[in-house]
Amino acid sequence: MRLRFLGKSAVEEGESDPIRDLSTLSHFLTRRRFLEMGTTLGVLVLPQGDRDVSRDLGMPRRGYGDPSPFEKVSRYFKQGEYPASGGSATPLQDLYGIITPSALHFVYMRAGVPIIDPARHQLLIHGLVDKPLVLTMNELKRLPSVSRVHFIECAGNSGAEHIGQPRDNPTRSHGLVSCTEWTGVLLSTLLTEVGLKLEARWVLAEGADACRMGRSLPIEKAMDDVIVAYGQNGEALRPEQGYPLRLVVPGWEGNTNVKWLHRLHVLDQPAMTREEAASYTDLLPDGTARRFSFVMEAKSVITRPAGGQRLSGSGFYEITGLAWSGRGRVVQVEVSTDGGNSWQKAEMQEPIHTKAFVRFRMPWTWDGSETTIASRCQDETGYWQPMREEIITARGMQATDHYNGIKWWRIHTNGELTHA
Ligand SMILES: Nc1nc2c(c(=O)[nH]1)N[C@H]1C(S)=C(S)[C@@H](COP(=O)(O)O)O[C@H]1N2
Ligand SMILES: [Mo]
Repeated sequence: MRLRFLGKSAVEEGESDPIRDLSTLSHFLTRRRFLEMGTTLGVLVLPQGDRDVSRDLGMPRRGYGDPSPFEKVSRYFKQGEYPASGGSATPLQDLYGIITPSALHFVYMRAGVPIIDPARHQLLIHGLVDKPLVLTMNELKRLPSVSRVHFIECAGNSGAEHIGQPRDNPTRSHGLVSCTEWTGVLLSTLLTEVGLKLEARWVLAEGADACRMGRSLPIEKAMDDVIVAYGQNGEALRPEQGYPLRLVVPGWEGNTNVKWLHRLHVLDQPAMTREEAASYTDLLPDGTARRFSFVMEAKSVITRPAGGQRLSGSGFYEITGLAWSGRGRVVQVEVSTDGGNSWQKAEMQEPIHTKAFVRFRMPWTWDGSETTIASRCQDETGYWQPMREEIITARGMQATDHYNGIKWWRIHTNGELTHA
């Protein structure tokens, strides 16, 4: 028998699926609408493998769990210009819901991952403040905390699309973004504690990695929703994410989310570090550059079915993907399955957090013909994710950061998906 609705591997390999008992079977039988796309049911046989497993005592207990050995999900690594620089992209197409598992969070770094002993780590807050402070990790954890779900996205994410080098799967085209429940102390709590002087306008945040990467944030943002975070999805930050302490700057380009945070310097102007003077500026057609373009604007991408995957024939498929906006909540996602001739509202998973991933889903029946599919989203400011052409008209072709154009996937008649 063959229940093609049951799972990805079954869909891809056309194998039988384990039907463990009749209650599972009747559950699927009540869902006639979907089953109609499958083949008819044959004789019910318990797979050999299942019988073996039920007699086994199972594996030993573990203090800290790993995925099933059958799961081979992994980040995609890209070497940077210098030995310890580079990034790892999140395999968006292999994930469910809105939370990125910590072990699969994308990584970007200039000077490798420092291994820091939290017992010796301190945060210095100084500059235009009434009372400079040095805080240990234990002292930080005594302060009032928050847990909030936010995405972090590298400014360069999907930039290759901008310059006409589209990537063939969601990891490579859009994988420099992840979404996490972060826990920590609001930066406003710390700045209130040290007391800001009247001239305080900017806060330089500096990391303890070898390059001492630093970024300046305007005081308005610093006093708004920025988190000095030590928690990631219910446990301590991963070393790659800045253990033991990082800045989470909701909705703003990834680079401002300074990792391995050890210093906050309150200033009356931006520090003009390398990252804000040379990098992360967008050169415009008229020769001037956009600077301090912090906000990551509304973007979305279909993650299934998407480039690199294969449909096993016409019939029912759920289209699903992710949408996010650095300006606030996503309020609407639309999907086109006919090259943009028509758009339909996708369902959005609740609850919808601000400056966080939204999982969208839409039922769809493929008729087997070649087509292109895409998603587009709107955020609470009314802003719609633009087409690539609109971005090029506005900003030219030189700058590849902050690209948020609509992403198309092409479905070929043999079921294969590529970029469009
Ligand atoms: N100290 C420090 N902070 C840093 C970086 C770095 O190299 N050093 N990389 C930045 C960049 S470019 C990005 S996109 C984000 C990525 O955060 P993640 O690695 O947790 O995904 O961290 C930012 N914070
Ligand atoms: Mo980045």
